[in-house]
Amino acid sequence: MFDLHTQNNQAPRIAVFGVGGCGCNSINQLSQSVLADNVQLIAVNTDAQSLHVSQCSTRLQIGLEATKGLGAGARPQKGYDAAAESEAELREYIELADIIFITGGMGGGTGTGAIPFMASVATELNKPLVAVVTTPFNFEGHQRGLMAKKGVDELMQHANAVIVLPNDQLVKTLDKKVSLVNAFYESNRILQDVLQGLTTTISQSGLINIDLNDFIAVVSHQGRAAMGVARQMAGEDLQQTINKALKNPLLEECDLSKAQGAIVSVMATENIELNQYNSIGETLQEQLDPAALVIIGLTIVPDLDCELELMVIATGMQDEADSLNAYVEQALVDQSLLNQLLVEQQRPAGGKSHNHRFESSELLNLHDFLKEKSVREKSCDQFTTELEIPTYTRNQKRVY
Ligand SMILES: Nc1nc2c(ncn2[C@@H]2O[C@H](COP(=O)(O)OP(=O)(O)OP(=O)(O)O)[C@@H](O)[C@H]2O)c(=O)[nH]1
Ligand SMILES: [Mg+2]
Repeated sequence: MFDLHTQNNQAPRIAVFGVGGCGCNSINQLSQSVLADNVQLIAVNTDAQSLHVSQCSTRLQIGLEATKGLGAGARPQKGYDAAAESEAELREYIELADIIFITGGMGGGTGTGAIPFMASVATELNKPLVAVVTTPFNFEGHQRGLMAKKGVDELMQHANAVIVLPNDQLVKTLDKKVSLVNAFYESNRILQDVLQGLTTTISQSGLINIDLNDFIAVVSHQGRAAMGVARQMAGEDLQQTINKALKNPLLEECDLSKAQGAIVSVMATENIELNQYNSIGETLQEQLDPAALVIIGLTIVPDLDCELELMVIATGMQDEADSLNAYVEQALVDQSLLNQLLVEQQRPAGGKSHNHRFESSELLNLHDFLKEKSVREKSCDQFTTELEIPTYTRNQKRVY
């Protein structure tokens, strides 16, 4: 069954780190939303230029020596070295927080290398941690995909709750005509929605509060996690709403029946009935592992314009295949690196092999792509364009 926890007076401090280009995009987007005072956003990057234009008030450049402020060039080892070089500063921020979220893209250098490092520091300091990472589009190339998988595996060694947002799901799910920046906006919004729901119920404003220990209990389950927000409109049933929240097509497909824990933040008007509240727990409990711990917080919002709003984080979905996959993936990475070495050896001195460019994971670096795109669009009417596009894109325009 689920536990009810009553209000306590201390709002836990929540630190949200956005790491690398993708992470900083998310943080920029989050900076535009209304978040509680107990949430601190921290933009972390090796790329000084990208940090310079960030909207986030707390910015941390990592690995000045390792990367000279130029980014990690799609080399995860560089991202790792950069985080290790700046460990003291990272540690300071992590130590100050009670709950840590780390977000970023896997497949590049900074996020792939630095996120697992930061997760290891948070775990060592015994901080509850949720990591939310994207994996690259298929079109970004095989090598980038392999690097991302390796990064996720590495992350799983250090973080219990890992949420994966495969960018390919954006292609499958969103309108074919959607622009790349708007697709990214949708993906980054998942974290934004969850943080808003979580911070409302985890701060003092909840009628039935989720406290820090509840959060720790749920996120300490090892495995994949899922999260989402959904609104229940008049006439819709609860099951539909829970499905909307947890079976978000932008999330990696997870087997909810294996979930070991869930934290639910409910927003409702004062008309919510005890029975309704109870059935949220029961309906959710039926979908998860029968032994799952389900914790529900409730916040009364008098002027809510729907029946209910739910934020759910489900954790602990461990797949027996996970360890086998990790082994196979490692073998693939090794094979790919070996192939690359062979290509290097066969290449005529001083020349590039025929297909080398297409094997390079740097070729389709989306961050660079967006930067280049912004140069091309520089001549556009900035005023009107700025009103229509997400903040991080506006920031990238200001780079030049
Ligand atoms: N969903 C989403 N994915 C993004 C976004 N920006 C980049 N990505 C993805 O994240 C991956 C990593 O890209 P970046 O975050 O730019 O890389 P980085 O961590 O800065 O690494 P380096 O630039 O090599 O130091 C890319 O391959 C994309 O698939 C974003 O705003 N949203
Ligand atoms: Mg970058």
